[in-house]
Amino acid sequence: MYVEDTIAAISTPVGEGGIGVIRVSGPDAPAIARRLVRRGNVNGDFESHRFYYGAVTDPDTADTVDEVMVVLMGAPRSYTREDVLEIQCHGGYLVTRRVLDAVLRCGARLAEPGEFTRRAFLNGRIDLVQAEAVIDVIRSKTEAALSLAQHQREGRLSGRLDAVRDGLRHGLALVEAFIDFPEEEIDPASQGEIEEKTREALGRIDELLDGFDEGRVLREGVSVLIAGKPNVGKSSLLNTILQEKRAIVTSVPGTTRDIIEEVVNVRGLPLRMLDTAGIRETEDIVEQEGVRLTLEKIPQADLILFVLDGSRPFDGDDRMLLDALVEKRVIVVLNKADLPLRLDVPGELGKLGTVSISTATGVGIDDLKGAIFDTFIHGRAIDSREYVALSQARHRDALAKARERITAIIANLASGHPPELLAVDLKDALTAVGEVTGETTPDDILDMIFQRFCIGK
Ligand SMILES: Nc1nc2c(ncn2[C@@H]2O[C@H](COP(=O)(O)OP(=O)(O)OP(=O)(O)O)[C@@H](O)[C@H]2O)c(=O)[nH]1
Ligand SMILES: [Mg+2]
Repeated sequence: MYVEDTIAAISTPVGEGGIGVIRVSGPDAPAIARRLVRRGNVNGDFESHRFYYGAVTDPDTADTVDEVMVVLMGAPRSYTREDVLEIQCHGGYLVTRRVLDAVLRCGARLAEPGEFTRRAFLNGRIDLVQAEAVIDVIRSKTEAALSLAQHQREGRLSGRLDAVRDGLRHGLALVEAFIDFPEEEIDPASQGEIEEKTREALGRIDELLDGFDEGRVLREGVSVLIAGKPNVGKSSLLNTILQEKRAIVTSVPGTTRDIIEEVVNVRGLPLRMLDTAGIRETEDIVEQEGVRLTLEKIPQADLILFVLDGSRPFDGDDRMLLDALVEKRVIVVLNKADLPLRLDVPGELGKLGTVSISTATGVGIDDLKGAIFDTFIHGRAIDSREYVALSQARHRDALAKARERITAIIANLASGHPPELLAVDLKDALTAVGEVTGETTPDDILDMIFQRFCIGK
């Protein structure tokens, strides 16, 4: 058990609210409760996991600071597995600060960002994957992102990783049995078993790596850039998807000059939509600047909606943009379907997915949303009990490293490498997986991870 000093922080957001919560964790929490919180006229002991009504009093002057409800959660049945005190006071900026100040004057120290969760991790209540998922739960903006984060927080991803490690440890135990007998080679039965275990681990890792793109997209969202020549209806499309008049729409070509960015939830997928200036040759220097900005943003976008006006023939301006889109993920959006079709989609565009829409009548908008969603999510059942996905680059990189070692082990096993060398690779693979779950994660990486948390979590 990792024992430390006592930390405290305001756990509720800064500002006004019904209640504010001050959280205290560490060995001094019971003493702080006794000293600060008066029930009726007395200061007494608090039974664990019971809710009490009382008042926080100033430790120096004994004046009442606020009327509170408090609960003491004795170790190890608490968030951090230490003694935890939670004080609910009125949710004002100043009053929460004064309660915290009283706690600090009783000997607690101000917690660092994420320090409560870090203690939960260091005390073994949760692993690092689960700790990271806590912040994802807090930050989730869509149902799908939240459900992925909750799966990880509950330990589903950790369970898969534990299975990988169990397999590798089993293999390592078999290999190590032969290290003590240098004159013996690994017998065929053991060799078969080692290979089976490592292949199993490899299969599990591959399955997780395959799900990474989807997991990342659900967690971080994607950027979708709306591009096209002037007047094709780009801003109208943004407004239609947002269901609000966000961007100016006029019949004058060159209306949008700047990039307009809005976040929208499409079937649970967080999309950052960018409306841009229409691409064309122009003398107007403001518009030129807009065109330059659009072209600059194209490489960074995850998906381009290439909007064409179906009521006008394909021309040089459309062509200019098409040339700028090579190697991008593109959906061709044929707008103004309410007007007679006068556009022949050129052959090279036919290869890309095309959706006909009208922002005027709403025709095709659902199809377009479906096409955007399908570009990133390939029919996995996010809501199913079994759904597990990697969603962080850090996890992906560590598993890729483990994968490399395991592939080497399988190859070396076949060519009869000595057990010492196999053991080294197996240990390296175990270390790499351990970096994900936290057993072997270096301290500076841990610092970086918990720095992203809020204070009080
Ligand atoms: N008939 C019809 N007109 C549309 C449709 N969508 C947009 N428009 C009209 O097309 C004109 C241009 O629309 P915008 O949304 O401003 O076009 P834009 O691509 O953003 O244009 P720029 O900002 O100039 O690049 C406006 O008069 C819209 O009302 C549609 O589906 N059908
Ligand atoms: Mg516009």
